[in-house]
Amino acid sequence: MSIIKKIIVNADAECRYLTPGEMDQIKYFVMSGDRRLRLVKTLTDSRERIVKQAASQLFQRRPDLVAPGGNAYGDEMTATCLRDMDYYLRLITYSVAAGETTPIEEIGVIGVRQMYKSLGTPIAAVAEGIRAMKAMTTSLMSGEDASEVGAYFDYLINAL
Ligand SMILES: CCC1=C(C)/C(=C/C2=NC(=C\c3[nH]c(/C=C4\NC(=O)[C@H](C)[C@H]4CC)c(C)c3CCC(=O)O)/C(CCC(=O)O)=C2C)NC1=O
Repeated sequence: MSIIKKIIVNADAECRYLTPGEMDQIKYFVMSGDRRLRLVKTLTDSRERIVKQAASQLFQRRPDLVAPGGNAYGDEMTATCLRDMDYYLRLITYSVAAGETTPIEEIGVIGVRQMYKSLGTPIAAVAEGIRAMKAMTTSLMSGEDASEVGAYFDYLINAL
């Protein structure tokens, strides 16, 4: 849910007009829109490079994943692993656009432990792949941008 919708739901629950504080929150959200969308564009434009390079780092650190018996062994499984990393990068762009962690949480976190467990996918290694994407992504950005985007990666890594 967007911050604006949340504010409206809260105000309406009390049948009241928006407070000055709520109006400030909405103003800040709207004012930060250009910046958030610029970050979304950077991530979107670099998605292939981010996913590929992060995956190759992951497999260098964890060669067992792509060795016989590993969960990402074989071209098809490796491609599915990269697809999952791309899914997570996409969810991060949704969260950057929305200015909140809800998209990552609702689409990519709830129920995911169980799912990966049933697939035999080591979730710690998924988190490691996301950490590698964070390093790649933040290296493309300057200080404030890197810390804003980095915070969504951190949220995801901690939630997995
Ligand atoms: C957007 C929300 C969303 C997520 C997160 C998602 C994940 C997801 N990953 C899957 C499989 C998979 N996921 C991986 C991923 C990996 N294996 C490893 O060793 C690495 C640690 C890791 C890559 C970093 C692999 C290899 C499979 C295939 C497993 C199999 O078919 O046995 C599957 C099973 C069905 C399928 O193959 O598509 C799902 C649902 N699907 C979604 O809709």
